[in-house]
Amino acid sequence: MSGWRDCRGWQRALTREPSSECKTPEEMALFELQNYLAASGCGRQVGIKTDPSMDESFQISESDGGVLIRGGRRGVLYGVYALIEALELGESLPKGVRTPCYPLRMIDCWDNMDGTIERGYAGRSIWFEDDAFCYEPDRIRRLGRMLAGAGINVLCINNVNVHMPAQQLPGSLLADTAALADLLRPFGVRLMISIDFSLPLQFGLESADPLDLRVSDFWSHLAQNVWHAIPDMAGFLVKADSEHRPGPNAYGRTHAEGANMLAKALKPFGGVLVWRAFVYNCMQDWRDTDTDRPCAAYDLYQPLDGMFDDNVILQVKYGPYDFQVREPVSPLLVGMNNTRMGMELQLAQEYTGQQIDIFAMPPMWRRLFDEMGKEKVSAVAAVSNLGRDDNWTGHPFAMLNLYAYGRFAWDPDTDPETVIRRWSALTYGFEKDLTDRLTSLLMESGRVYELYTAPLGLNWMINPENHYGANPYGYEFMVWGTYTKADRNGVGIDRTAKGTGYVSQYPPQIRHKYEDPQTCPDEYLLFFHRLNYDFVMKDGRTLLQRIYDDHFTGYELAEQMAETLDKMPFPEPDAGVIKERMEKQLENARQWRDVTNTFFYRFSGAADAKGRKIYS
Ligand code: GCV
Repeated sequence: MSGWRDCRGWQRALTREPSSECKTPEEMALFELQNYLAASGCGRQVGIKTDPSMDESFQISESDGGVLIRGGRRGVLYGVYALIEALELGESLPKGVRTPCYPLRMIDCWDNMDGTIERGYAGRSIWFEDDAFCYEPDRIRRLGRMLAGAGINVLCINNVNVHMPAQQLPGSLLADTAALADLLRPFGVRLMISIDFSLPLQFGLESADPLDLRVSDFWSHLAQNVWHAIPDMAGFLVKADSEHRPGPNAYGRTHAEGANMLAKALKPFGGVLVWRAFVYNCMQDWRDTDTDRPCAAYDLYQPLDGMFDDNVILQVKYGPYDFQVREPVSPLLVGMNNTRMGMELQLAQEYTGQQIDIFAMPPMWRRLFDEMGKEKVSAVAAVSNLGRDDNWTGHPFAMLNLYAYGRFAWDPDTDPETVIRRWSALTYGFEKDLTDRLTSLLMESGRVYELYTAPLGLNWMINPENHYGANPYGYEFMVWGTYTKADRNGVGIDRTAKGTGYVSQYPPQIRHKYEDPQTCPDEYLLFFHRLNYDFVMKDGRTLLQRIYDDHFTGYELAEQMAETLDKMPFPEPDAGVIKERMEKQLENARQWRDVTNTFFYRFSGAADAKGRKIYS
């Protein structure tokens, strides 16, 4: 166990490793319960009763001092973890039948078979190395415990940018994937794999055209092999016609035709085909002002609404760009009424601090679910923030995001503050006032990061190569469609009907809020509007002054965070990691503040109204 700590408090209460003897979630539920009762000495009589019709649901009831957990085959395991969590927090036991809102609660890992992780910030892959599977089974079982404890039930194990020795897929690769699936099955976690749309070409076919019968036969045959080896495989995940990945467009076919062909191959086995909607022109000429990247996905997919098979899930990133600090919810997520939709979140802090800067995501997710409406999607996915680092997530606080994601996936009405408080209390077990302080620091952390990096919807002012660090013009003349168009008069893109028209992709009640700078929330102002620096904001400040103020405030708040954390008695090794990363965060925040303020000062020539130092 040494060097591989579990980060969730109640999991520390499980002193025994998850047993290799348990083959089903029911067996694991019993094991975990006995494990907890023995270690905690809580002395309660707890029974488990399986009712297969309840599937993932559970109900905990108390009578005469005894507790009964009734649930489906997977439900009883969730019930045991819920019981342990409540007891560890000293809370009353959950009431009523608990059922997850979304049947598919996925983690998408961007792990490559060479052991690297695309946009990974917590070390190397937990299961790949040297182009092969390579892991300690115990570690995988601990992962299973952690995922099940958070309520997550699908793990996609490889990068959507597929780098797999395809030839081995029906052979050794499949056997190894099956072995991994065996280890995670007792935790109710099923596997998914990302597949390459052009795979048939790698097996000697001349085409990957989805309407070619030889191609659909190829996929049906492959699906048969896969489900023969792993009967409970969840499905396939596909990134097609996106950032140079192959797809149906090469054959003049639509994305519905491409997705449905694959979905039909999976259908006999109950598999789902998750088709990502991250499609845009990634070779844009910055001189082309007619193309506005955020419009791309809606323009492509909305006309296809109703044309996807019922085992296709169209998986859409939460915003129309790409996991930026502040984006409005994607219009595709609100505008597809006849398609099974999934929302893709990102735990990996690609644009949100790279697990150096603290960024607790629950407030952001609250906003996204509120903007979208939880019933608009039937699945959720999140890009993983896990890696082989001893604490799984690099920064210990990044574990909060994984835990909270699972809670939102069960219940999208989750209150951000409550989930943060619970995680803080479970993980560190501080006295109430310290837990309160940590909770409010985490609640504010995303906003602080936003203030010193990208306030007012000013996205993409970062280094293009690693997506980190201040670089206001970093993306300005690139091919990615990511422009802020700052000049001496103003900044931002006009996305109203007079501009690119993006705002028209929203239904009227949302559109009306955003299309007028007077009603548009400040946080989205420069996402939707191009404004002059002397534009007067709702609070009476000019836009330029607000840009300066936000950057100054962001840095000051980061300093206060550092002071607060310094006084908290975190145990080692967390204490050391938190301190070292906070120092880096402060250094970075200072750089972001000064580079961005200087950038706008040089363009505008206007000094800070409060006389603070802006470098010339
Ligand atoms: C997996 C962005 C990231 C890529 C990622 C891509 C995607 O472009 O920078 O690393 O590729 O999104 O989500 O497909």
